[in-house]
Amino acid sequence: MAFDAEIRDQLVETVRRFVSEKCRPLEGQVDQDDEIPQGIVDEMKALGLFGIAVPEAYGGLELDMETECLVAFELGRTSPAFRSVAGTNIGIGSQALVLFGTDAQKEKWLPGIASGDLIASFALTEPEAGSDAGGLTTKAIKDGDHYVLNGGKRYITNANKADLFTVMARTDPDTPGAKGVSAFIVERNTPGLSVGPPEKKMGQQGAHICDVNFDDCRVPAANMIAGEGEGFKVAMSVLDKGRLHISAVATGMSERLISEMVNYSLERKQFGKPIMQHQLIQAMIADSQAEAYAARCMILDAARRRDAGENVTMEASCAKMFGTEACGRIADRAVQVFGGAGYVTDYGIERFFRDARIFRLYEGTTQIQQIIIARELARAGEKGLL
Ligand code: COS
Repeated sequence: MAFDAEIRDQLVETVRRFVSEKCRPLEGQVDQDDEIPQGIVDEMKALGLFGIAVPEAYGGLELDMETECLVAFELGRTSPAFRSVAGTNIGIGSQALVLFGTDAQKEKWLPGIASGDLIASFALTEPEAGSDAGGLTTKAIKDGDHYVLNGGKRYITNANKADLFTVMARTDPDTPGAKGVSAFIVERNTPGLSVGPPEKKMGQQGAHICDVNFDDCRVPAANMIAGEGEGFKVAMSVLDKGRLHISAVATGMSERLISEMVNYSLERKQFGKPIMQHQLIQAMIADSQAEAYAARCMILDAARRRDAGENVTMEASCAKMFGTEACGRIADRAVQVFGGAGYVTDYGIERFFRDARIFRLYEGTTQIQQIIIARELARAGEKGLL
């Protein structure tokens, strides 16, 4: 069902105002303090941002994917750490429950996720299983009406604040690869679960990633999502959606950087005129605009197809690859257009340059997106569909 256009426009406008009036003035402070002020978190809760992808029946806004992407473009127009506060609740932390949870599981956790009172994280990556997600080794061995988890997860976003985790673990240690994996909701206070200290990172200060360890951690069998052996597919379905969302956030950053480049170029003079009048500067800005526009169109097309019920695995990977790679190029050009000022902290451009780098890595590297795109094309070709 398409989201009401008037409500959608109002929501997008509200988020745009929130970002420009409340978040942008705090970007430098957040980078220094490595913390999002509680007042901002509270406002994000009040705006309903934690629950944009949760069904109305559980207290969320139940946005369709197109509207979610429009909101994500706006959230991308500031330091991505602001979005990250609610990012896992909107995306990878909640969507296993939304897409595959039982009514009882949804009733138990989704209202808290939607309000932001519960923070949800997604625990797939391990030290030896990143791109090769099907190679994960965390075990979940059945013991009566519980599963006992042992193993470790790495670089888990919002783990230090999380109240619950969607954990992918191997329930069948004799079956290697994707088939032996199951998904569980594991609550933070479960004995045997521990969270490491936040990692020091290149960028996105204010957003945190930590190790999560399981040491004989007993999880009720009722917390399993979908069936035994279904965990890899759960994770991949969650990522299909997450990748569209991330590409929209990256494209929001691209658009912000283009506005920064244009405004600076209109003011900054060299060779007796604003640098906007120099054609080599124009070329960098024009290339950036064409790429950001292409990314926006691609993302919205994929989102609309998903809303129409199409499988968008390939389109989501195209959007993730193109949108995040374009953002990397645009952040690099922004430093170039700003010149020395682009390298100096006060102007904020170097911060975006650092923040942008992770977009090409998390929720599947560019190389993984290439593999998925090629795999989907090969499958379609084999079926005679091309
Ligand atoms: N939706 C639903 N099911 C999917 C799926 C999707 N998008 N992608 C794959 N599957 C299913 C397949 O259909 C297959 O099921 P069957 O055996 O019943 O046919 C199963 O999952 C295994 O698929 P496949 O053989 O393609 O898995 P691979 O081990 O070859 O892995 C890649 C595929 C590399 C694409 C996958 O491991 C991946 O996406 N890796 C990156 C993970 C990632 O993004 N990590 C970032 C950290 S998470 S923030």
